[in-house]
Amino acid sequence: MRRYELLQSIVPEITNEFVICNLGFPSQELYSIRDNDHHFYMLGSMGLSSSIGLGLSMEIEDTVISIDGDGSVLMNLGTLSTIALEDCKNFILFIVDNGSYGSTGDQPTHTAKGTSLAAIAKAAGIKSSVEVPGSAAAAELKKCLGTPGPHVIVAKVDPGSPAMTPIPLTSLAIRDRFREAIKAAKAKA
Ligand SMILES: Cc1ncc(C[n+]2csc(CCOP(=O)(O)OP(=O)(O)O)c2C)c(N)n1
Repeated sequence: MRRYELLQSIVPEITNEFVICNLGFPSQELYSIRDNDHHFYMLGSMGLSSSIGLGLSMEIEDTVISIDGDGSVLMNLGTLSTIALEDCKNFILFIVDNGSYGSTGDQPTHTAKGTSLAAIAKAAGIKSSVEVPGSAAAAELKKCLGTPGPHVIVAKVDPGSPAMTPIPLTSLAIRDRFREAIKAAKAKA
């Protein structure tokens, strides 16, 4: 299973949650599988999906899922301590761990050589931190959606991506419709 098939498997579990998605192929793949105004696609900033998602979860009652990559989390490891300390019950960090910098050519990351992001997350203080094979990730996400977080799910998959085309939305359009969706959710709360 690669990231694309993993995303296909988890999308049916995501209903009205807000999703922040890692830049590059992950965002293109998520867009191609399903697009809506609850998705915020990162277009350039590597390592910040978790931080943006955490910040959003501090401001709204709805659940926020950050879909991140192992390379990006390794670049911003401090995010795990911040997630632990903020202790947001409505935040899930879903890490697609393909052991590579997939969007730039599948160069191996340290997780391909033994670094465990779930163990680091647990040591940072996030009690609900698990590593699962990609095939078990949808069930794990479903479980986490039904219990208070914060949760970290590290889904292990193979490197590789199908051919994708760029997302045909401008960064401003992505921002504006996401902002409207947040406003609507806040108005309902
Ligand atoms: C600060 C920064 N450094 C490097 C890049 C170039 N870059 C874009 S995506 C990417 C790889 C991301 O790897 P990962 O987060 O593991 O996600 P994957 O594509 O493997 O799903 C890199 C190195 C960038 N956009 N920003």
